Amino acid sequence: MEEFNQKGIAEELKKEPSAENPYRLLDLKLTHVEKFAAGIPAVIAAFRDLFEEKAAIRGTRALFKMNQMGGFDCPSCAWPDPDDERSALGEYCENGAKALAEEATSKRVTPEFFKQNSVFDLAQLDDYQIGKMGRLTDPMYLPQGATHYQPISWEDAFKKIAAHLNGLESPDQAAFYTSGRTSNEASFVYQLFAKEFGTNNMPDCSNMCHETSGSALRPTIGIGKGTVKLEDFYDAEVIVIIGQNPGTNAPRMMSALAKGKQNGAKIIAINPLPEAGLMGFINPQRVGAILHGGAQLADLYLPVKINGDMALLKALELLLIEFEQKSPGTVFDASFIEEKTVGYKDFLKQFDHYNLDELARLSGVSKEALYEAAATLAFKKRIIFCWGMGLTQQPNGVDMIREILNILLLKGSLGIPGAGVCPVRGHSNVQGNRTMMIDEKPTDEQLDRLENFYGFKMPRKHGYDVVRTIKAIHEEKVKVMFCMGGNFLSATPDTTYTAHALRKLNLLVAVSTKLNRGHLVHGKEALILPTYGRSDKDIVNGELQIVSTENSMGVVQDSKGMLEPVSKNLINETQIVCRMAMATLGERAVVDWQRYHDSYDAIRDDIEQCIPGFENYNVRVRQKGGFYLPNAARDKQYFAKDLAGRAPFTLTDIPDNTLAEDEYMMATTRTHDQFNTTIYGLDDRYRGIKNERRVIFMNPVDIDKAGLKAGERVDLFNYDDGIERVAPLFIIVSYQIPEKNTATYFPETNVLVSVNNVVKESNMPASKYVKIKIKKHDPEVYKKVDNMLYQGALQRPS
Ligand SMILES: Nc1nc2c(c(=O)[nH]1)N[C@H]1C(S)=C(S)[C@@H](COP(=O)(O)OP(=O)(O)OC[C@H]3O[C@@H](n4cnc5c(=O)[nH]c(N)nc54)[C@H](O)[C@@H]3O)O[C@H]1N2
Ligand SMILES: Nc1nc2c(c(=O)[nH]1)N[C@H]1C(S)=C(S)[C@@H](COP(=O)(O)OP(=O)(O)OC[C@H]3O[C@@H](n4cnc5c(=O)[nH]c(N)nc54)[C@H](O)[C@@H]3O)O[C@H]1N2
Ligand SMILES: [Mo]
Repeated sequence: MEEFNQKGIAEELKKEPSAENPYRLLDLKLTHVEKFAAGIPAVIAAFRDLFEEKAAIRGTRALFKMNQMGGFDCPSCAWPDPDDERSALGEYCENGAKALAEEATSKRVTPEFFKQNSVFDLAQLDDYQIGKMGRLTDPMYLPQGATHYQPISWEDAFKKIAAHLNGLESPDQAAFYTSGRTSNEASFVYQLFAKEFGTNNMPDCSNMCHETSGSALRPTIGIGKGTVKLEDFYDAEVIVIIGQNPGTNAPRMMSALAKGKQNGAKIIAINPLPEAGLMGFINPQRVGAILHGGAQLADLYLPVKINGDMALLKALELLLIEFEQKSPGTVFDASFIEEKTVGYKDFLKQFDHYNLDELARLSGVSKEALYEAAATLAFKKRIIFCWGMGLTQQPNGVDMIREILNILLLKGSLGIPGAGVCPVRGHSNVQGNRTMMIDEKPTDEQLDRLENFYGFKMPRKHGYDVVRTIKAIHEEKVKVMFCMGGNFLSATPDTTYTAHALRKLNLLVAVSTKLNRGHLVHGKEALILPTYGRSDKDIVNGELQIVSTENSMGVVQDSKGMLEPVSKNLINETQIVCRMAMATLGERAVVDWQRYHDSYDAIRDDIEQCIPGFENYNVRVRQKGGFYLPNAARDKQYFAKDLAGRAPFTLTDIPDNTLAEDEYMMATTRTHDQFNTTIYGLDDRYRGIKNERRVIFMNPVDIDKAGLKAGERVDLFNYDDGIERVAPLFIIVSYQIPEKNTATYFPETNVLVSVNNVVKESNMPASKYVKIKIKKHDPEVYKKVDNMLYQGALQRPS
């Protein structure tokens, strides 16, 4: 790769046999599907990644500081660290190590690199290759009509942004996107700048991730967050994991599950795929465990059909009602229902219309298995429900999470030890971003507090979320887009449509650590602003700084980078925002941006004044293990404010998931070798896939019925809104997945997800509910692909 950089990628590409074919099919190998997650291969894989990235020197020492008290917060997932003991080897996991290797790499993407490689050529690379180029070292600018990014001074970059922003007819013509790694401090100044500039257009990755959870939780329990602490996993009697793949996406959760199980908890897994992390676990940090085999984790696995979860949850409720009728007072918590809830009678009434046979058929799970699950829950109270994208990215995701709440309300399993809801967050600080008011729909209460403190009028009109931003850019209502991290193009749905939109922008700015496709499908002008990652030393006025983040369980903690940054020309995210604010607002500014620019402590002092729960922030953030934010649902069983602290039961419907003869349901998911749009490698070890990402998992019966064969090449189509969307060239993998269901990896299949296929109420893309057709591969299919629009710059450099 190093030579690659010097020679120029264009040269290298000429050697590709399939120059006109942008999709390289590698040498797919199928290995066995793993029953257990982690183990020795995980440890080897972790260290291999560090060494391959030449990050060994920058990386290994860092690994032992990751998630240690006084160390830095792992940039991968948002799973909490144990409050007390932490493993001597470091609280890291294979995928945390991969995330660190990605960030701690000593490879550099320099101005010379951009001079050698045009945007057009870079866009021909796949995401894996793009990501491996290294860390961005200098601010870069792409003038209108240019073929290459060129270096620009920070000063001039901020002037350009200011000129564009100040040239808009209205502040609402700008949008400010956030991915979920940004610290609390940077998030706070970022949203404050957007508000002082005059807009609430703050789309963020939550709009594709856990917005659905917030939309369901807030009206029911009064807070859009989970209600459990890590210790609750050790006290639980039953842990249900629905629509989530912990072995890959929250590996440190596995230790908590194993410990809970040791203490006697029963684990129920609900997932169309029998994921390795759900079935078993070997603790990679305990050598003894590796030698002695692993623990079977799930006591019961329910292979639900995609979106069959609502029928499944209703079946559980129907059975629980029967149990309660047989032995009244032993299943439901009558006093909790009486004192803490509303709507119980109406809730019960609906079950006159449901019968178990029908619910079993709709869910795809046998009556016997449903009965066993209900029996496991019936006489227990300390029950935790965990969920992930398998539920939140479904059209009726909000309703399904409310249905989970219904079950917990029946059983009084909220706000007591060992029980509650656990939406397992994604990005390491996505929850903190929201607490810091990165939100396109801030509440009046939040805005009043800001107004009182800062003394200027905050914009009140709700802004655009992710899906609305894409549409607004298309309609040229948004003309300047600023991205704080992330990869807006590849993470969002309907890639072709989104690419067409982004091309219309006057200016696209991306604050990034690494190059990604989002920099290559740009607006008329574009800027790349390089910044520190979580593991980098952040030195302000000669002093090493701490920032803070909030994990999945509401613990706010410090994070201190320790690696020498790859370039002297990097600026931290907070200072980028402050300098943008000073350049843009100038004399207009009411906020003292210079003060924030110079001191994280000053920002924390003011957060304390504007956001409840942060009293004495600067002191408490420096305490060992940080501090918990208040959570009235968890701490006091105080739920919806408008119901005097009670929680409402919700009435929901079962969706109609009928498919045509030649239609299949597709869930887009993650491999074990990626972090969202960052592709670490081309394997999906636990699912037995090696060296290929363009695969589609299908049930053998379906493969047969359709006259196809495992290993055959196919093209995938979606026809929502009467438009043909195509994803060419996938290989069929025969897999244990319910009939008529399929799974593929994102971002490759985001081209198939209509921008209008959204979750009711949360407006998130329903990217685990995509209707597709599957046809034998036809080389002519490329004529239908609008390649250049999302693959790269329009003009080949002459
Ligand atoms: N290593 C690594 N860690 C990560 C990430 C990463 O990409 N890589 N991403 C981070 C982010 S931002 C997030 S949000 C989380 C995501 O973590 P997860 O929520 O685990 O995300 P996914 O892999 O998209 O899919 C979750 C599971 O949903 C299942 N599923 C699909 N459809 C259905 C359905 O209809 N019903 C049910 N019950 N299950 C279904 C899939 O089989 C899969 O096992 O992980 C975070 N951590
Ligand atoms: N089809 C489909 N689409 C999905 C999903 C799905 O399951 N299926 N999942 C959705 C989910 S849950 C999410 S959260 C989104 C993710 O959407 P995003 O958050 O937009 O995407 P990421 O791939 O996490 O962003 C990666 C980029 O962030 C930058 N980066 C990394 N660390 C830092 C940092 O510390 N600071 C800055 N400034 N930049 C940094 C790097 O340049 C890197 O290329 O994708 C969503 N899209
Ligand atoms: Mo996410």
